[in-house]
Amino acid sequence: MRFACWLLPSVVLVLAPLIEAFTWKHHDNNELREVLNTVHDKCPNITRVYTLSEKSVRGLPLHVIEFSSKPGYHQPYYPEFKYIGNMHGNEVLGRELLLKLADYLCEQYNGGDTSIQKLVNMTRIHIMPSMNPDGWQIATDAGGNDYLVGRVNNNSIDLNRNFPDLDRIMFSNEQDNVGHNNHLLALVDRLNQPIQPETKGVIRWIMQVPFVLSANLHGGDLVANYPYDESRTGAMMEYSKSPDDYTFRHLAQSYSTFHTDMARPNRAGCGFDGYNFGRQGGITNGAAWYSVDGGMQDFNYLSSNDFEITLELGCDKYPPASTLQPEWEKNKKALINFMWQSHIGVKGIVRDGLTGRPIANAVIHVRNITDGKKDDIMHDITSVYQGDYYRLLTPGDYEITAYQEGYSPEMKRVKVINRPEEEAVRLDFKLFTLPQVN
Ligand SMILES: *[C@@H]1O[C@H](CO)[C@@H](O)[C@H](O)[C@H]1NC(C)=O
Ligand SMILES: *[C@@H]1O[C@H](CO)[C@@H](O)[C@H](O)[C@H]1NC(C)=O
Ligand SMILES: *[C@@H]1O[C@H](CO)[C@@H](O)[C@H](O)[C@H]1NC(C)=O
Ligand SMILES: CC(=O)N[C@H]1CO[C@H](CO)[C@@H](O)[C@@H]1O
Ligand SMILES: [Zn+2]
Repeated sequence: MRFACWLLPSVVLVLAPLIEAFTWKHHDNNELREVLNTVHDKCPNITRVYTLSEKSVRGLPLHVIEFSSKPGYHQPYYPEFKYIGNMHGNEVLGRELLLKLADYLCEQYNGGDTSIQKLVNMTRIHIMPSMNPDGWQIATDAGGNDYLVGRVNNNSIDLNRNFPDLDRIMFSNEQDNVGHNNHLLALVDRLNQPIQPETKGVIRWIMQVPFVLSANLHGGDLVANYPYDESRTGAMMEYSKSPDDYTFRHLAQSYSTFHTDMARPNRAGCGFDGYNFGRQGGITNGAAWYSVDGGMQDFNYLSSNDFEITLELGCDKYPPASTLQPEWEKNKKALINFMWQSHIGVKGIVRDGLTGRPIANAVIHVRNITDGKKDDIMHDITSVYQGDYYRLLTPGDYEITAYQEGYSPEMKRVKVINRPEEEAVRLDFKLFTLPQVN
């Protein structure tokens, strides 16, 4: 066997520079982490791999890959975006699409795709392929064919019912015409269920990163679902309009109409009644479909500056591996176009007019004055710690007012056009302190 000694080094040489190419399959929880690490190795300057503060019930980390011109940092004027997949462990298409998306962004960036480079240069993008790795394992061990097995986490809790119910607080504030219409988490005084570690990790993440747009990827139907998910009256099915209904319908359509099939009126439907959401443009209000309490989508909108929609990516929750690549082809443009929507509307920095210091937690209020109307949009967003804010809006004319306690408010008028693949209109504010009154 002496010749083996000199054969060995050449084998090592061949293997060393090999970075595994992306393969289409159902990646298990170890392979998921490997795909993200491989993407990071290929794109070290524009990515960072990290985990949430909490692990799953079985102790698995919740992995995220970030794309940014400056990974690890929030930069003023750069909106933050997130995709979450596989929250229901048996709904697995989103998980595989997000792994491919991470690989695709990196490959296209390196390959000189100027549109992807521009997107990554202008946006901080966070991708979490699986929020429920335990459920994925349970579903997969059971053969992946059951409508329910593996949906919940390892404590049998449905994570998309496990968020604090901020809708109830919001609806009661609306009725009494008092109280805040945003950032309501501090007002929670009771929980319906113990908060699960996966949920807690995501809540901390939402509180920590100033996301402005996100989507939560599910399966079982083919439709883009937008807030509110919870009905106002408690009815099982009832259109539950949010103050940003125009914007949310635009956001949902920015996915559905860029998907090959979602908005097609003559495609087949899903589910027991076979209803085809393509007949309504591939979108639905959440509660108009069926009311959900404690969902992640509404939680994002009512606890932070984030606008989230829920994507149902197909009738089959656990599609065979052979269909993953064709599914990617159907979803690719929609996944990219939706991320670009982080740049609609207006953005800017709120500063102290005298010192130039950024003002965090300033309230940004919007009035829609298109065609001479005066409609206050009763959902304010706030500036974050470097004084920067992002207000997603559809095209129109607006009055934007920045408020902060101790300062005179400043109002500015702006026209929003939303050109494809361009930044939001910049609108900075300088607030001056009110004169002292004795
Ligand atoms: C990362 O950035 C460094 C410094 O700018 C550069 O030399 C290197 O080529 C970059 N690497 C990749 C993979 O783009
Ligand atoms: C994106 O940023 C990188 C690094 O600053 C730069 O080399 C590249 O030209 C930019 N691409 C586009 C399309 O803006
Ligand atoms: C403002 O009103 C116009 C005209 O009704 C509408 O097209 C636009 O979507 C509205 N914008 C928002 C953010 O609601
Ligand atoms: C409710 C549930 O899914 N429990 C499972 C949690 O995970 C362990 C294995 O780690 C299983 O034995 C339990 O059945
Ligand atoms: Zn689901």
